[in-house]
Amino acid sequence: MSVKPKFMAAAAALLVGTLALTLHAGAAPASGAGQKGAYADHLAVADAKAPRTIEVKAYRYSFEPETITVHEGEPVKLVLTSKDVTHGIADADLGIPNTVIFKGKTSTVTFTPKKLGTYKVHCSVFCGVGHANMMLTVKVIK
Ligand SMILES: [Cu+2]
Repeated sequence: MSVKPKFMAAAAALLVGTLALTLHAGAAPASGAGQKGAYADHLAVADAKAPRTIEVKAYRYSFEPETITVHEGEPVKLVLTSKDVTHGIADADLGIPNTVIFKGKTSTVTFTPKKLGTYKVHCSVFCGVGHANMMLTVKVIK
């Protein structure tokens, strides 16, 4: 008399637990797969649109690297820093707006080259006697 009710209670608890687990397990794959799918799609879109990042250092009277190679139609993000004074870059043909590079700060500019070719991007901020010869060569390839 004392054993049976306890057994029944345990059995009932087990049954409820199993049901809950089954329901949970039944629901999990559907929503899990949906989320995973959406996440994967999101990643794919992000990867397709994420600009390629290139770090460029400016200093009297060069850019480092002196030449960068980018792909036609591929967005590029330039991360620009100056080692000494204020410099800048700008190039209408490449679609680079005038971007000032302050010493001790990081400037970024994103552009998408539209046309193949080799572009000479001059420093856009007067920085001293060698300013006129300070340029970044941008090669746009397929
Ligand atoms: Cu300069």
